[in-house]
Amino acid sequence: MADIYKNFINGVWKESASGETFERRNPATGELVGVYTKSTAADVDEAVEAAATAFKSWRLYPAPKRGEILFKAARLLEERKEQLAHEMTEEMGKVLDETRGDVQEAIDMTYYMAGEGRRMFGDTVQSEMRNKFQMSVRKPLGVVGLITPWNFPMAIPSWKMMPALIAGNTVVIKPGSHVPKSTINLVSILQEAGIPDGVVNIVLGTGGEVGDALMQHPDVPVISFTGSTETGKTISLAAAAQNKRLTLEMGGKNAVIVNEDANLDLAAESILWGAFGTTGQRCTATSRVVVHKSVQQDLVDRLAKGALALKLGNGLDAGVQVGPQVSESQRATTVKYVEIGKNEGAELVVGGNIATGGDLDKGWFHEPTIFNNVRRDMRIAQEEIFGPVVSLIPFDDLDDAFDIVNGVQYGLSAAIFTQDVNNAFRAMRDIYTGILYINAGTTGAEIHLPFGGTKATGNGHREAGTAALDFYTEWQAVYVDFSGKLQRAQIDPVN
Ligand code: UN1
Repeated sequence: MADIYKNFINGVWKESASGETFERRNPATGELVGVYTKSTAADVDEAVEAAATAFKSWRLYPAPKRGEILFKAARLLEERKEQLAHEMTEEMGKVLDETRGDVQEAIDMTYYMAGEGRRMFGDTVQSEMRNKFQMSVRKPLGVVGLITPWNFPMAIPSWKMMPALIAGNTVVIKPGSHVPKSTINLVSILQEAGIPDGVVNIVLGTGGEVGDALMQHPDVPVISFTGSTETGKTISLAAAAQNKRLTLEMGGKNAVIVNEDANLDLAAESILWGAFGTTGQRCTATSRVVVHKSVQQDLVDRLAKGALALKLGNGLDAGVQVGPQVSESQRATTVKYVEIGKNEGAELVVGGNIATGGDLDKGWFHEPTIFNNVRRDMRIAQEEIFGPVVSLIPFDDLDDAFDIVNGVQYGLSAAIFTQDVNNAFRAMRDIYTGILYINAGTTGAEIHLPFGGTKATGNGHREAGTAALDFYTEWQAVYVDFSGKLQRAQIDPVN
């Protein structure tokens, strides 16, 4: 029997009293990756209590000193990057190059927020009165509940945890149940770096039980969630009932425009990476290609050739470019959408089947799939698939292309390939997504700019960059009157 991975509560690794466990198998091979304690609402209560107690001292722990703990954690992440990436590929399935990138994103975020410990700037401004000083300062909020997905097992927990911690909040995190190990590794490193007991707590288990208990908990005033639109809506309603502060990062239906003046080699290479990298399981994945009719056939040919040449397999094996999907049900969703696309009359160019043969039979593989001549209103052009499927939608007027890009419920990422600077600026003006790329694909956001989307992708907040601090802190405006007498703002004349 493998060791059981445990919860981390108040500085102690401990099993849930439930005595139950859940397991995770490698989605490429079916081999056992880990057995994890399965928690209940009682474990969430204990973790929240520990975090609430720890908040009393952590909020007073000087921010530059919090930063020193984060700097140390970042160094440990760097030292162990290879091992962490390896374990992540085993549990999540994406190829080693990509899991290295995922760990790198956590390293970057941890260094960045560590540095914020010596900044976290507010404003000092002049008063309308004599003998009065004023400024704004950031204050932490308390216990924050983090519910994280499986597709970026270390990057996304770090996006949420590091800004929360540097600002003086304490954390209870429930990682995606397919990928607990990466969060366990991240928190173990924080522990080794000297984070005080109770400041970070992990509760392992299902969204239905642990996630629900966390979002309902009256002593958790802040929730940050990345995951499905459906779950995000439920959380939103629960949070509203208790007046919680909430950030949501949900679906995307990201589009690349390939204009007639595009560098087609570059566009094709970027689309293949954006659509089939991470097996299409990024919020930012390229899922629509809005292509000028004059270059449509040329682009389709290049994409088909490129997709057929991609090597599928175990992400730990050299040369493999596309791993499995994370689970059987995630692959079943892809299969379902391929069927929908065919029934809607979209033209299947390559792929369209689960990938079989040899070792592929052991995992949840699906062929990279391209649909051509897709209409903008088809379901495959409107709904998030989260698998290796991309749809080409033709256009002949650039304004219409912008309408197609904007014509979905989501607004996370978009891109345009054009050699004309005027078209690039038109795209910047007319495309309403949270992230926009000029001559690069839809993935690859860096951690020091705001990350998030418009419309149904989120609820207006952004992660990463200093925008993350806006979510994890409350502004306090402080007025210091040193006149020794009543000075009535807006009423008394300058004295
Ligand atoms: C996600 O898929 O939720 O921009 C995150 C990117 C990565 C992060 C993706 N840096 O593609």
